[in-house]
Amino acid sequence: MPQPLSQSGADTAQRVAHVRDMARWIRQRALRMAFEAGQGHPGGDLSVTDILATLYFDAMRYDPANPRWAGRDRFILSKGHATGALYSTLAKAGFFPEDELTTYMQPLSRLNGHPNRVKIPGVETNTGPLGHGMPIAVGIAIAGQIDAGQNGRADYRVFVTTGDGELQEGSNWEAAMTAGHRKLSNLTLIVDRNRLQQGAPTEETVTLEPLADKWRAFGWDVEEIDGHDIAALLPLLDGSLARAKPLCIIANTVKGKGVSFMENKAAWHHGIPNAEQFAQAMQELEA
Ligand SMILES: Cc1ncc(C[n+]2csc(CCOP(=O)(O)OP(=O)(O)O)c2C)c(N)n1
Ligand SMILES: [Mg+2]
Repeated sequence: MPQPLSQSGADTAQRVAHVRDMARWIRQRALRMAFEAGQGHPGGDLSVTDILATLYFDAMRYDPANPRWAGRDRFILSKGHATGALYSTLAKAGFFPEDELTTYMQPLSRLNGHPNRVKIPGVETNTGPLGHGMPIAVGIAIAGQIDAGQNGRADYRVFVTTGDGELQEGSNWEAAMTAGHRKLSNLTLIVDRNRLQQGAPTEETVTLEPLADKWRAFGWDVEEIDGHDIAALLPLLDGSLARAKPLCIIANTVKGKGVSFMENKAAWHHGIPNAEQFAQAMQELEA
């Protein structure tokens, strides 16, 4: 079982540098996938990349050679439309060949627009219809808690990332209530708080604020950070198990992060760059 970087003795600077390298690669790869497929969700891919890179290349324990290893940490990308970022991450982590990314959304490819657990190693559950990843993550965390209580074996952690617009789905709040009630300290939710949903700002659609207070009221610990600040994310993930409650990290992000003309623009939720825009974007993402 490969050792996560977080437990390797590497210092913070080394850890941050490695995650940043991975994030740069993921952003470029995801954008190329959307460009070549002529479809995808570049805005949400770019906002969630630093979260994915930190989870997979520093925090989480998993074995790509044995994707269903019982002791693995689990991750669910509840905002299942961000498959450019998710597939790039899983390929880089070794779950399937990087070459396969060129088949993204092509006929007969298993790399569909939304992830399928039966087809793709490393995908814990199907997502895409918003509002379902959190309830499933809560179920898995309950199973982990029961296992740990019965045989002291299941020390795995469960991570889930939702979009912020996605939090308008009521199913999240039923799950939140259950997680708070059961004190699921093995569960960490990272909200990709980019303040935009499909076509408009979240606060103009259905107000989410005061978001941190809502999670606290449901029995969760809450931390709010810059979601692109890897050095801020690392200690929160390092210390998550020491808490007595589930943890919600509100990661303030920028939709389209890293590409000047995409940042904070709702149109890039599923906008696809033309050749000229793609070349400029790739250049900017090199920085
Ligand atoms: C139940 C459901 N309703 C609508 C959609 C269509 N849809 C796909 S992405 C999206 C916006 C999601 O916004 P957010 O959760 O903020 O994601 P992000 O900004 O990170 O892309 C919508 C409405 C869907 N996938 N599922
Ligand atoms: Mg959003």
